[in-house]
Amino acid sequence: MLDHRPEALKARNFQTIELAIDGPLARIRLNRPDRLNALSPLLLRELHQAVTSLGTGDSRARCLIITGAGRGFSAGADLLANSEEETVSEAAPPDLSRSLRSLYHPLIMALHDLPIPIIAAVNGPAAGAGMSLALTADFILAARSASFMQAFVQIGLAPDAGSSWALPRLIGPARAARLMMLGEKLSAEDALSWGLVMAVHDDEKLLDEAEKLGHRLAQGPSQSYAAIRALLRASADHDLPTQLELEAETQKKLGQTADFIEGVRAFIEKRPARFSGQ
Ligand code: T3D
Repeated sequence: MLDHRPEALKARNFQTIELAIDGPLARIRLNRPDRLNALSPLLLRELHQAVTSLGTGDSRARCLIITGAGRGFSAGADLLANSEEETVSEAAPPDLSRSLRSLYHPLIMALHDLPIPIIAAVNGPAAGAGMSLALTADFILAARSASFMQAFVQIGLAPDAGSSWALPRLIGPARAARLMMLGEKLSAEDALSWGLVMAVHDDEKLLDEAEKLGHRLAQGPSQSYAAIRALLRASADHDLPTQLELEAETQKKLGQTADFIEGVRAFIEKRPARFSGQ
């Protein structure tokens, strides 16, 4: 059986990603820079394994930063891979749903369900499913060199890996349709003005800024963050009474945490709260 403990993964040599855990802050770097970190089957498997390990009870990670090695975040599905799952040929058209179901969906759901905040530090292009990956983050920080591209249409496909779910929710259906149908590159500055990214930084400052935000989140009330992620995701499908009930159940649980007691005590004592994540 595979050992999913973060310490074990830290020691393990992944081939296509790097996982580093520094106290409560976990960092994942996609590491296929010669292919703009295109998502090969191996990379998707390794990423899924790393992300899953962070969601287990014995993980101490309280925030995850995802970035790409080299000059890109990720160019999406590896179009050059000799995938063991599929090869593209007229004689035997591939069934792309197989790799989506077996490789992409488990990864996207693991990120979606992760109980800790995710920061995507997008350096250079985030295209196709590489953009879908960035859209799973709570905070997207962009380098000036970043671009966002729903590249699927360029190769005769439609958005996948969650883009068609996340993008209209984040920027509205009209802008989502424009990106998806025209396959245009959205610059970092335009992504900022559309509200898709939280901030744009000079390339050389991107990781420092991501770390700064990461440390802040890693020292915050972790159970509040997990609850906020769950509330935001549920709100998309709930009517108001259902969401009010979910809020009440959520507060019931949070009201019994050490961080709530500490937060109120710190307020009364007029000092910054020292949250433990418990
Ligand atoms: O099961 C399934 O697979 C279905 C799932 C589909 C999900 C998807 O993501 S579909 C969309 C796939 N992605 C794309 O169509 C994007 C393809 N790439 C590009 O359009 C461009 O590379 C970019 C706009 C992203 C960046 O352009 P640029 O000019 O900055 O870089 P480049 O020169 O095109 O690429 C640099 C290298 O990366 C180059 O290799 P080389 O020539 O230097 O040896 C290029 O071949 C390689 N590369 C870029 N994208 C991919 C890739 N290699 C494999 N797969 C790629 N997607």
